[in-house]
Parts: sequence; structure tokens; C-alpha cells
Amino acid sequence: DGSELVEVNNFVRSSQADPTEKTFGLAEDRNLIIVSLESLQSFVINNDMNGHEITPFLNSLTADEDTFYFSNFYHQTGLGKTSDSEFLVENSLYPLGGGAVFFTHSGNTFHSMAESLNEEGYFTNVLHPNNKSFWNRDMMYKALDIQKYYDENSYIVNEENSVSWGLKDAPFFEQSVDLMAEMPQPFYSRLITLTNHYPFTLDVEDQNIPEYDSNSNTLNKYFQTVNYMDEALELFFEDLKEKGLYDNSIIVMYGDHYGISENHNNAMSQYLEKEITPFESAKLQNVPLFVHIPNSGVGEEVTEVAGQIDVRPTILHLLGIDTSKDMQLGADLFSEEHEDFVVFRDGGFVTDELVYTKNVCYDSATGVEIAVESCQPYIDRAIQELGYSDQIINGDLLRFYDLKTGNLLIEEAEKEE
Ligand code: GP9
Ligand code: MN
Repeated sequence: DGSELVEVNNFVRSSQADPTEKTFGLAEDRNLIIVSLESLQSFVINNDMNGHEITPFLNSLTADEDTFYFSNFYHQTGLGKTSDSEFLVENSLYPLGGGAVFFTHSGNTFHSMAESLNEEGYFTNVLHPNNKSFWNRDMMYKALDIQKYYDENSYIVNEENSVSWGLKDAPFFEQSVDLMAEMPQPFYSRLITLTNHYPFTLDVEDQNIPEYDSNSNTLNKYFQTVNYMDEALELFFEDLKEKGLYDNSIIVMYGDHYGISENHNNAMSQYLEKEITPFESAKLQNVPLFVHIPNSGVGEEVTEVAGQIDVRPTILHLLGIDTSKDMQLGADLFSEEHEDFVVFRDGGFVTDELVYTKNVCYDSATGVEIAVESCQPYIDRAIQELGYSDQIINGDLLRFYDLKTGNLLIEEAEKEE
């Protein structure tokens, strides 16, 4: 109703972070390319497996002068997995606690990143070689104002170029760049990879590093498919350069969610050479985020604690687009006002000093259990943020919000009662 809308709006308005001059508009007018990296967790980055470098290309980007590498970035997905990460990035709202919001609320009004970019003259699209109704994407993308979905029908998929879930990442990127070369510019393309998906099956000819040796067949194969995805990404960058799409684009890449669940803790503790406690499990929700801005020369590692909810305001500000009126719960990662605080969908969280998971409070640096009082202020805030996000979604409140003026359509909201 009307009062709910006022309260949510007051909270959102009071928690907006102003952009910083240093990065606002840094990638103005460029094409925006976002790559969702299937099941990629940070523990493989700058790491090796029995002496084999796992992600040489991404590792090179962590030290690249045109790349911001966010090393304390976390996924915030729930049961909706990939689709939840898409929801976070498009809306800067949390997904739902039970069930995939892509299925349950595709009839809602949303103010997506695609909608903002449509208004700036961008051609907005998603490229993903799967059945269009998987995760209800065809319906949800309409609600998100994504202009075109290049689903599996836009690709040549056959026995030779596919494995397990479908088209392999390398031919996916190759064919995607061909499609992108034909798009009106500027475009916003979101690409979703597939090969590094459970059960991590890979053709022998694509295996460039050996399997790991543990009691988990899943973890053993994970390193190979991650390594394959990394190589495909390198080819993607080369293709973009070849087609003249590289210099005038900004390329954002992030891990969508974990790939190795807690069922594989034994194998993980063998690999990481430490016990996988609930504290470690929470920290393993760390996924990489790369923001690559060709020829910018301003790249660095950013250690701010952050999450997928922060991607949208960060990107829109880099493109020079104001978000002060957006109904968003994330904040620009470059803003002075961004806080080291990431909330998980289950109410757990990480700050620069604390980790809270499964009702236990830990010192972030040592993993030592501490009094829950230390965590309490953040526990309350996590509940509050998740609650407001749920209210927006469950009440379909964005119907009653005028994004252009920031006005609340109170009368219309009250008619609903
Ligand atoms: C399917 C792909 C994988 O289209 O996005 O989905 P997931 O199982 O990771 O949610
Ligand atoms: Mn996924």
C-alpha cells in the first residue's frame, strides 16, 4: 500500500552512494559487454592445481592496467542460481529467499539496467545458447525490457561444437562476436557461458590440464572446465579486437555463483589445505569481478567488500548515467560512500572485519568465533535490506514509482487496497 511504498523509498533514498568524479563517465558512450562466468569461484584465481595454472588469462587481467579486479566480491544468489545473478545485476535488488524470482515474478514491473540503457539509445540484448524458456528467461526478459534474446536458435549448434549442456564456450563466443558485429551501436550485450557447469564434462581435445585427484569427481573435473572457459575468454577478447569491437567497449565479467557445493568439503579441504568450516564456506562464496576498460590505464585491484547487487550502479556510473533516482539497493563500488558489507540471501554477511553465517559471528581475519553482539548491528541491517527488497518484489511496488521524476504514485498504490 501507500505507506509501505513511502517507507521503502525513504530507506532506498537514504542509502544511495554518490558517484566519484574519478570514475563517473570513464566509459561514456562505449558498448557494454557483460559476461556471466558460469560457476566461477575466486579460489582458482591466481592459484594452481598440482603445478598447473588454472586461469592464466584471467590471472593476467588481475594485474592489467586497464582492468579493475575486485578480489572481495561475493555472489548473492539463492535457488535461482544463474537467473538470480542476472536479477541482481539487472535490478540491483535481492533475489527471493524461496524459489526463483524469474519464475515467480516475471509479471512485475521492473526498472532494469536494460531499461535505463534503452533510454540512452543502447540496443540491449542477451546472448545465451539455451532453450529460451529455461529459467523462464523469455518471459522475464520482456519484463526487464531486454530488446532481443539471442537464444539457442541464433546459434549453429551441432555434435562437434557442443558438450554436456550445449554449445561450448569457445564457439559460443566466436558466434556471439559475429552477432555483435551486426548490432547497432552502442549496444549492451550480456553473454552467459555454459561449459563450466556441473557436472563439468569436457571433451578430451579440450582438456589442457589434468584432472585433480581427490574423492570428488566434481572437483577433479572442475579445474579443467574452468581452464577451458579461461582460454575461451582469451579468444573472445581477440575476436572482439579483430572485429573492431574492443576499443569502444567496456567488458565486465563475474562469477555467477559457486560451482563446488558443501558436499565436496573433504576434497576442497585437501585442495586448499585447510579445514572447510562454516566460516570458510561463507568465504568461498567469493567470486571474481573484472571491469575491463580498454585504453583507460587506470586499472587496479580493488579490495572493497562487495556483491553482485553493486554491479548495476557501478556500471551505470562508469557509463556516465545518473542513478540517484533508481530504486536500487546496491552502491557504486568506486563511491567513497560504498560500505564494506555484502549480504547473502540467507541473511549471512561479510564485512571487512566480520563474517556471519549460520547464526555464528566470526572475526574475518582469523576465523575465530566471537560474541554475536559484534555482528548484531549488521544482522539487523541485513534483515532490513532483504526485507525491503522482498517488499518491492512481492508488492510489485515499482508499478507505483516514476523513475523519471522519483515521484511515488501514492494514489494508485492506495487504490490497490
Ligand atoms: C542455463 C544456465 C545454467 O541456461 O544458465 O543455469 P544454472 O543451473 O547455473 O542456474
Ligand atoms: Mn549458473
